[in-house]
Amino acid sequence: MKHYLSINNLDSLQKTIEEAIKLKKSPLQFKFLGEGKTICLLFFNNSLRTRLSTQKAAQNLGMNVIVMNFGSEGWALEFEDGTVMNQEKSEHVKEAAQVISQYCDIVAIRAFASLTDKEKDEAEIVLHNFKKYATIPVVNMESAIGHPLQALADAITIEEYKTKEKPKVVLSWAPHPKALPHAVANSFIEMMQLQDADFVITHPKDYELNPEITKNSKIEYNQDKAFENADFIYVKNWSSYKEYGKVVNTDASWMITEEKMKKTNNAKFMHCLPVRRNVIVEDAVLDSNNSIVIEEANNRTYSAQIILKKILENN
Ligand code: AN0
Ligand code: CP
Repeated sequence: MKHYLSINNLDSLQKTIEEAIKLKKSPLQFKFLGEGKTICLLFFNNSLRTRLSTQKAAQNLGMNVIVMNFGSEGWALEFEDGTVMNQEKSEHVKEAAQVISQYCDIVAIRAFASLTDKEKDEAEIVLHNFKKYATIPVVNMESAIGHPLQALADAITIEEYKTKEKPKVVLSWAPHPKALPHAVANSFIEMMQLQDADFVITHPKDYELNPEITKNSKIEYNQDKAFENADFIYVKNWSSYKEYGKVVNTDASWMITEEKMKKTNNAKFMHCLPVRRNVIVEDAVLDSNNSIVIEEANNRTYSAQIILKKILENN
């Protein structure tokens, strides 16, 4: 694998999940692979899990890690071509990406959606310009439209906890006071579309995601009905796609409660974290034995590690 920008860059999701689970049992066995190699982690947005787990994954492979918070420490970058740079932007991505490529062997980037300009977000200007001008492999640590390291960790987690061949997996929207990106939901859907599962998406009307991503995945507007017999409840808030980036509804009745979880087949509760307690999900659910969010976050290390391993082996 050259770059990891989307879950669809994997040759085989199933094989990758199996390889990651094997790696998890013996995470230091490929420490020689990254010897003398450096990864740069560039953050244009905040992070806890992605930053620490990707760093840990790289270290498990023997790599050196450089982290840079571009949002607060880097020069403000220009991404458009041909602009007269006489405003606040100090450096063009064209130079920045080439320079970074001389210091590192892999570059990983987090750059969220603006949620104000749909066209620019969908063009993935940060990720794609780095890919265009960098001469080294690029890894997506959550871009405007996807979070494929998260989706792979979610797939590993479902594989570990499923008790039947074809589990029922529900992606449920839940309320949140601030506008959040679509990336986590998008990549989760793309990942589920590659799985043998009974997959259902549930959200209030007007929270439809990009139909080019949901394709023919089942959408059930009645959350109670969607939860019936579910084996996994995967929860995420996202802002409106139609009224791009707007919070059109914060209906508290969509919060995940113990009562709702009772309708499921003793389902496991999943969330990528960070999560707002008693807004997205009740304490009782998050603190229950069926909540697997901590192990899900643990799997971020092995999701990143299997991806970095594949890239190191290919280059
Ligand atoms: C981000 C999001 O919803 O995309 C990151 C999640 C991994 N969440 C927040 O900004 C709270
Ligand atoms: N799930 C996830 O990506 O978490 P962070 O935003 O803390 O990295």
